[in-house]
Amino acid sequence: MGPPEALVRSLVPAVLSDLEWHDEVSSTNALAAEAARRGVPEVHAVLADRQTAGRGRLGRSWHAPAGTSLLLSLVVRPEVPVPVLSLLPLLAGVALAEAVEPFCSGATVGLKWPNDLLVGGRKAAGILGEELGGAVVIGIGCNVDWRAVERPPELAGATSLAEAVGGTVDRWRVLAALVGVFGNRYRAWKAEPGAFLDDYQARSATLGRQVRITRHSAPAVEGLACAIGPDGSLVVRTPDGATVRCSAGDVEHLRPL
Ligand code: BT5
Repeated sequence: MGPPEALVRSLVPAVLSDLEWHDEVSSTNALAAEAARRGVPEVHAVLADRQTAGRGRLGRSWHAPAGTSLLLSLVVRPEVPVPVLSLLPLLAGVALAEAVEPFCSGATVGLKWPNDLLVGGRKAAGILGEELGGAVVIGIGCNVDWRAVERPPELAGATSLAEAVGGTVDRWRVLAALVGVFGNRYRAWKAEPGAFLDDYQARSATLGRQVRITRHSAPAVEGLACAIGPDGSLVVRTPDGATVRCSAGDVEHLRPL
């Protein structure tokens, strides 16, 4: 069942230009990309209960049993210089962290670079940003209630909001919070794209840690995660004192401080 009518009416057209609900899709990002090609105005939302081909970054898959998750893609058309577009997934990460925090009963809500949402140190959501000409699709998959989900071994480290709070969490309330916070953050970002990076850094579960970054077009880097660059890259200080800027890759947190 889709979001309640009253919720949709409170979001469209005040915050969203439209909200499409589907019981099943291949991937909400794929449908959002089609919508972007049709020229839909921002902020257009595509929401589904389940995906037959949910995508992570770099062709990986996203797992989300029916009824357990928030699967949402937002189409935006930011008229900002191209270099700052890469900040949008990080901005969405900050919005997601702020939106879910009130549901998390004091569990730590942080962001593993670039934008995995960690609740109590475990992954509860991921974000996939894709650029298409003038539009950007921001796909958000958030595990809302996985208490009854038997998960495959590779997802043993994943959690959900309901597990973090030890009780029920209403995914439509999470949706309302997320869309509201994202709308405000996005408006502020268009006026001043770099201003939110302080808030991103304050949320970071990666800064200050020893990390290993596996990159796809360059050798792996190991060192201290010491800063976030103005383009959202992760700056790592290696043991020989060099600093390396990583603009993409997978981070492994090696050990606590
Ligand atoms: C991400 O990729 O974390 C981005 C995921 C974005 C998913 C949303 S759902 C709505 C929209 N439509 C789509 O088709 N996609 C977006 P990445 O950092 O590559 O992480 C993927 C890895 O996380 C997988 O290889 C698994 O190991 C793990 N994983 C898969 N499903 C998970 C889940 N539900 N919770 C936690 N980890 C998961």
